[in-house]
Amino acid sequence: MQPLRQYLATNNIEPSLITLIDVLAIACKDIAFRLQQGAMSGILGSAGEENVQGETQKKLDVISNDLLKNYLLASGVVKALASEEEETIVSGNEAGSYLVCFDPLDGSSNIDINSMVGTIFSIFSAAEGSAVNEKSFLQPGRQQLAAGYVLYGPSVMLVLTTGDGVQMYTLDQRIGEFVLTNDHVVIPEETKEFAVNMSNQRFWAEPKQRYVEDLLAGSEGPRAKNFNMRWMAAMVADVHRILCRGGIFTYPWDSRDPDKAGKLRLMYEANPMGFLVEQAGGKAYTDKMPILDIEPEHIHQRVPVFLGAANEVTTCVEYHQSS
Ligand code: AFP
Repeated sequence: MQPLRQYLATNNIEPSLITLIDVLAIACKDIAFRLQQGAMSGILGSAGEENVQGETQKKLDVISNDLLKNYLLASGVVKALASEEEETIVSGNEAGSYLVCFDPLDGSSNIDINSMVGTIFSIFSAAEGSAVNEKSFLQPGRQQLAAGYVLYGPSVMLVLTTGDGVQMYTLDQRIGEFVLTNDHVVIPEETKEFAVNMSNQRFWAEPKQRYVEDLLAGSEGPRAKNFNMRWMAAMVADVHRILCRGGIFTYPWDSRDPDKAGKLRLMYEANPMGFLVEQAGGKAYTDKMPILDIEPEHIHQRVPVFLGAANEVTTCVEYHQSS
């Protein structure tokens, strides 16, 4: 099985982008090691600080963020980075060709229960010559050069797109390399599963309530078939399931905090996952438009997210557009 760098090189990926993706893979192998140490290493639990999102940081949120920052800034190819855990952008090498957005540890609430978590990343081109600032990052998701995630599960998997389909790699612990295990990921068309946090149902807008009610009505309802539900509390795990066996993932706007467009962040959750899903033949929308077409307004912007099998996302969005 082809190691990551070899597969990218044989597919004519720009050498400096291969360097960047390889650095991300190395940082995530380091994160995987810390996670697997778990309770033995005294790094579980809360860091006792709040991040820019107003969320209490876990110790591993901080450790993962620091590891990724250090590896990326040392690579020489990163002009600047933006992280869920950093209030502002962090400048790197002025001559660097890339901007990187990342969620260092997505699904943090799962850390202390030994459940699935992941690292999500999104790579943009850095304009040559010009000074870098937050505005440099505010590019529509359709301009991403590459995006992916590492899922820290029973096996550690890297899922990546560079704009030519989606590939999956599995970490071979014997040789310490991610090796290609699926070179052409396609989301199955038929949806049997939906992913949503049902505890928020009473706070959803009416179209979302109606959409889920119809799913729950099963074969006796307007959808005339039964559905299963999954909710992993980690977007990376839900998206990975959808890439492997289909379905739809939704995190809609809700009235708990009406001024917030949604819980998920555009730059380092919705955009990279939207790029992967579209490249695997699926769709990624807000209640109004393709996520990758959004003109970002700030690096921690939140959006509602409906992504997965193309025909199911179309159906879900039609409930909103017809209301
Ligand atoms: P954390 O990283 O704070 O655990 O949030 C994870 C996440 O951003 C996304 O990965 C999940 O799909 C979603 O939030 C879970 O949200 P709920 O906890 O509201 O179900």
